[in-house]
Amino acid sequence: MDYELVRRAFRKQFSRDPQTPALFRVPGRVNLIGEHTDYNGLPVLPVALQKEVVVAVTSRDDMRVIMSNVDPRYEPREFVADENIEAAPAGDWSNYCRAAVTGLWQYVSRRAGGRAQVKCMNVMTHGDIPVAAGLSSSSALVVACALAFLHANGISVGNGKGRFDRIELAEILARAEQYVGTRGGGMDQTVALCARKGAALKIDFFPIRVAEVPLPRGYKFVVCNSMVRAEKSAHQRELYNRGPQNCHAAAAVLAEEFGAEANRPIRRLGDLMPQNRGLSGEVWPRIERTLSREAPALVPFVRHVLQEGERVEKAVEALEAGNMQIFGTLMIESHKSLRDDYGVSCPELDALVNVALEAGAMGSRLTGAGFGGCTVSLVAETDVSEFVSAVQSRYYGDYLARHRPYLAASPHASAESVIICEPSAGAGTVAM
Ligand code: NG1
Repeated sequence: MDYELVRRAFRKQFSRDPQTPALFRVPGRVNLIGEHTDYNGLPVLPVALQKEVVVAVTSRDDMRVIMSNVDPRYEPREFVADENIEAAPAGDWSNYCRAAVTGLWQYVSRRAGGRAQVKCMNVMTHGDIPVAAGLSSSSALVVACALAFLHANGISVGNGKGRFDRIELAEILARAEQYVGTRGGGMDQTVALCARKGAALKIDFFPIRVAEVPLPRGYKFVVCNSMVRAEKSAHQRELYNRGPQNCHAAAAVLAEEFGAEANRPIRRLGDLMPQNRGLSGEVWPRIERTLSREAPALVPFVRHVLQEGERVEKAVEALEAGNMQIFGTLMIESHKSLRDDYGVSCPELDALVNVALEAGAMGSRLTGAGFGGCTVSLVAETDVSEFVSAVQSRYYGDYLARHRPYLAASPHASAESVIICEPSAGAGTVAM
């Protein structure tokens, strides 16, 4: 990332230097396992990527937020900040900043001593996370705008008195991002804020809790872009939201029978498995029987969610034991379940997973919401370069060129196709 470019662009646009620290950086993420579990109260296991969004900021006294982007595809935007900010049309990039500002408004105005005291901001952003690829570029932008808004108001993030706790901020921003119309969970905002270099982050929800899980040496996670855009501003937003809706409906069906017995309310599917375990016993057949009677179409969705929650627990144990063979097998099972039960894969992602496994990956699966975007594959470090060339020729050179020539010809097809993941730290400042 060329940080100096962002500082220069800021100076050119706003005729002054950004406030110190000059820049905030927020990473994208790749989820290793645990898909469509976060909004169900079951765990996830992502890592932060070396790809990031950066933002430079100065404060303003006139209630306006003025946004620019180094990339000319994102035209400058401006809006008046308030507690309830009207959204721009779906897909407009300013919505991610509107989400952050509106989500933090109450907190910031309380800290500032009233609405009239709130500072707004000029921001210049830039990013190298592939967009619409399931690598969380949108949440990185939300978090970046949030850090900028807090900074403009003299609030810093971290541990210690007067600072905004990272987990508390993740809770607020997970809700805030729903402003753009998706009913997602809190994985992306939490890992963007709390990740540790060299480690995966196990995240539990309701409330958010995090645990660092070191990654054993000798292996790499390789991210491959199917080139099918997983854009959540249009039709795919409806597809995505169907997941949370179905799970909510299933939890409502199961709440009565299982809630009374467990002596606690079943608000979401994760409440059926308080330790994220237990499907192996008699519980699943009973859940299946109840659902088959009341709402049979929901059986596969629930099966995916509950089994995926268990897979995350097993994956953490496998990492701790250094047993990457088991980790790989869990990834393969996760992909099958997302494909067959949750129904969020697509032919290109399935082809890419098959190519990866043929090319020597120990495990491979779609990552993120699905409907396109990327896969993540576990590869022994010594095999990485051979793996990458095999995928380049078999997927990008052969499969895409033959079956989806218009995707193979995309200008991003080579630059953004393969990322060898360097597990990175969560959001921070850039010393310049
Ligand atoms: P991506 O892949 O970035 O669209 C979405 C949700 C996550 C999680 C995953 C599926 C948002 C911002 N992100 O991520 O919370 O539910 O899908 O595991 O809604």
